[in-house]
Amino acid sequence: MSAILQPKGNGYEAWLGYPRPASASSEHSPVTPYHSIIAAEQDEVTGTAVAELVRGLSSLLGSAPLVAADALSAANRPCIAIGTWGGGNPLVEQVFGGDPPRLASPEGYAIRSSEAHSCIAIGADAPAGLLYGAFHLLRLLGTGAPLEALDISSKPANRLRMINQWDNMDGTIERGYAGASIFYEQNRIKDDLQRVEDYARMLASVGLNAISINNVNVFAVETRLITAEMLPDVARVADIFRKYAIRSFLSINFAAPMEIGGLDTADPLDPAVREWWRERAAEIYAAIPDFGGFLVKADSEHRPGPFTYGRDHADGSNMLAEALSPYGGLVIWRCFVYNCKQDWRDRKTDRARAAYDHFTPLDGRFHDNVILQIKNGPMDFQVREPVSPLIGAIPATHQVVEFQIAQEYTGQQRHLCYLVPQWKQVLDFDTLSRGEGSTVKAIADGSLYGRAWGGIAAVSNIGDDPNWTGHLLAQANLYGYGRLAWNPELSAEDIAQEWAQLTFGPMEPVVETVCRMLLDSWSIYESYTAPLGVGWMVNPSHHYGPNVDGYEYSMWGTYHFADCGGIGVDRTTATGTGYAAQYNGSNAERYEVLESCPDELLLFFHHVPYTHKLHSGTSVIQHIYNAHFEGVEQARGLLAQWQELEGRLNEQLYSQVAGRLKEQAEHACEWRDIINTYFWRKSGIPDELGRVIY
Ligand code: GCV
Repeated sequence: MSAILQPKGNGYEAWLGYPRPASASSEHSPVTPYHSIIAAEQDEVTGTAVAELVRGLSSLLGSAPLVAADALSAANRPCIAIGTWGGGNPLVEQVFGGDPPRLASPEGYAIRSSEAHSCIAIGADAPAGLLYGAFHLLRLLGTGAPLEALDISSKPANRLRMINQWDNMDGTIERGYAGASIFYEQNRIKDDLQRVEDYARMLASVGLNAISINNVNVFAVETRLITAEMLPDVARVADIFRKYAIRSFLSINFAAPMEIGGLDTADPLDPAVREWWRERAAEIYAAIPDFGGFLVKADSEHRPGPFTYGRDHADGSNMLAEALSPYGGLVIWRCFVYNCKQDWRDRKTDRARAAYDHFTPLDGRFHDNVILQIKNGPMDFQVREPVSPLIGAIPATHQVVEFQIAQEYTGQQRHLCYLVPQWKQVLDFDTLSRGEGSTVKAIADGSLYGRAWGGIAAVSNIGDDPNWTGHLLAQANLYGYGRLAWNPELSAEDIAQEWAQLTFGPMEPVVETVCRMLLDSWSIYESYTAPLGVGWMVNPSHHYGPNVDGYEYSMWGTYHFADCGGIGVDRTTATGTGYAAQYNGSNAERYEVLESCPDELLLFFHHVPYTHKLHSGTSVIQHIYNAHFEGVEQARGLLAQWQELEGRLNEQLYSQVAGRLKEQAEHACEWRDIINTYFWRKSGIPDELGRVIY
């Protein structure tokens, strides 16, 4: 493999920089012989696809390719031809021989190379497919894949592939760990939206097709995003995303009719409230004809919702759905509904039960343009949780799974934690909701229950930091999320490799080292923070750093229930909160029974003595102790591995990551010492020298 020119700069180009092989001067041994692009169609999204090919090839070749509308001249060959079936590009028709593959999706595409025509053709039913096909071809070029005999066709597994911004209009980002918002400043949408456009490229390049552009916690200023005053600016943002085949959504405040509409109620069954929302929808669609719809957080963490009026969440979401339905808009309604500060004396109330308890009785009552968005676990994006039992439990309702790319509880992008393996585990989980094979991915994509809508949504991890994500390697999570949303069958290893090759160039030992670091990182983070399924041991409000009883919604340890007799939350049906029974068949049994509960979730489901022996043969307390020591060593190992790459990467990129890894290793020690001391003391068990630590 030829040496690759190092990616320049600071990581801003992310995986779209396409570093050029050093030996490839454009005249001598070019990385690709494809010096021209033939495109006949003029629409906006096809234009974006062509522009992306031009950008990518320019970087790989060192000079811009020629763009032409037809391929009459032999000088145009070898070329890349791009066009929809019947869209007037004869080369596309010729390469596919008048018999284009049936893609069964307006977002699907086919790529075929033809020696006879000296051409690679990208064909699709619609322009969005051409855009995704162009990015696919660029991925092949950027990873150094062979281009001969290409015969690819691809379509997304999930219809909705969404990103949720938690950006506030004052420029802050809730759970943002990479600087300020790229969308807002001083309670306005920015004038300069260049970064939004660059972000749109990144999202489209991994196949995402929807974005909600403001935080789900919608406060006073953001409530006005749906008014005539702010819609022209929202339309400017939507114009940018449209070029990249991405539909824009807004998070709304359920109490908006009162807050900005002058009504004295937001009751979803009140005719004046319903009329108010209808008027808002008309106004929004006049400004943004392809507006995606609303994302709603209601009755949770002190946000308003239908409960105030004695209504349920079907009443609330259906009211909005009716307003949006004439325009093809969607209501994406979050199932993260809880308001409880749990009391340690009450060992029956259980936040983990909330989503299932609230939503299963409503199955079948939601309108066709309502989609429920369900967090991947029953709690809240901890490093380890079981899969939410609500997934699969509402077969007559559209549902999407929600992940959090932002690393709120997984190191806040100061620690390395590649989350793709965690998401894979969730998507592959068999819910048994309709017998064996009822995987989360088959529920999310709608196929298991024949639902028209389905997909995945995730909370973004970007801000205005020069490299987007703070920690350069956290870019792999954004990249991986999009790739997985398109195709959940991809492996975490392949995604890591692809990302590392595109980001650093396909060169060793960089790619191998980075992949190893990424793939080990989730389990390392888990070991020095929260092993065996105990989460939440974080400082209040910002949620960074160890504090065993710190989490603001827990009272005196209600999220681990550690006392001198034992540790863990009893969620069994026999003696606990009954949460385990929300699972189906053998899943419920596996979690209910101590002996069969997997070690990594033991303390999520059971309260056990510290001396309880795990399947590994080690006692719980010894495991906690060992894991924390090992985790720290492994965190130091991450730094050591990176240090071996010194001199092989540009200095800016190298030291950016080295700085984060050094901090991670230091903070891992703090985690180890605080957690180990706390539990060792609680347990009252003497250490190896017979001392009890007080
Ligand atoms: C946007 C957690 C986070 C909150 C977030 C909430 C949610 O509680 O800490 O910042 O609010 O989840 O998903 O709505």
